[in-house]
Amino acid sequence: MQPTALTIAGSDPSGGAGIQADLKTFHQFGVYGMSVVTLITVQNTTEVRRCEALSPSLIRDQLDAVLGDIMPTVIKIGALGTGPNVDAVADGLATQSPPLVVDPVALSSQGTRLLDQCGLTTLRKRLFPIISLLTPNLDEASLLTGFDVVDRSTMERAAIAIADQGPRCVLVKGGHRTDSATDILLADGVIHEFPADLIDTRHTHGTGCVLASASAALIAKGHDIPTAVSKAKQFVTTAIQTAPKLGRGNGPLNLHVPL
Ligand code: PXL
Repeated sequence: MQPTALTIAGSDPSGGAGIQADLKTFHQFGVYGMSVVTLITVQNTTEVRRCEALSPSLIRDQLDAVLGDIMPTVIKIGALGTGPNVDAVADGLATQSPPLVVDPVALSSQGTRLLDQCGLTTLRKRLFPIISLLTPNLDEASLLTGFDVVDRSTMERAAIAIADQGPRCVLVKGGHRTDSATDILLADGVIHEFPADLIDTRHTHGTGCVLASASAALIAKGHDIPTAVSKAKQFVTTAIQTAPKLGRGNGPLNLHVPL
């Protein structure tokens, strides 16, 4: 049966992050991709110039149209913008939902807010209890726990503290560590470590989106969460190493990595 995936996320017109990155990643894994747009950014590889959230009813209507026709094998959620938008997504998923992979995107790499304070509170209240895999980076893990998450031991503590808030599995991403790029996954109470070396490059635009959507695609293809995350991490590492060097700033990854 054809695996399918839905991304509920923001648009990056430069194609490196957001729904564009998610759809390209789904396609590369042989997964049929669908998208519900939540916000529109105006950006390129050098800067985010503007960000406008769509209305909750427009998001809900897109979601109802898709879910009423093709129930995806997995759903990936990225930037949602506002509290009412989180409510609209949670209401739309209310009855039964496929596994949810959520990247709790709060800020773009340049510091533009992609989820406001009310959005974060609503995300915790409405979506955390039904998430299969949550993928915070160090800053998002710090925000969600209230302590500084900087190294292996604090990442492990953060994964446990965040899983206590609802998500079944938590991947704390180490890409912004200063010692290594090792990620820590807590899956059903068991800690897994995915070692990786830091890569000295400016071409990392959309790395978080690609890791979450690759994990979602692999879950749609039937892999368990630790296997999906491990393979997704390998994909992202190669995608950074072989980035096409596009743009004058923080360029996109190579999403044509052979599987
Ligand atoms: O990677 C975070 C992110 C998610 N979604 C959209 C973005 C960004 C970062 O720029 O633009 C739409």
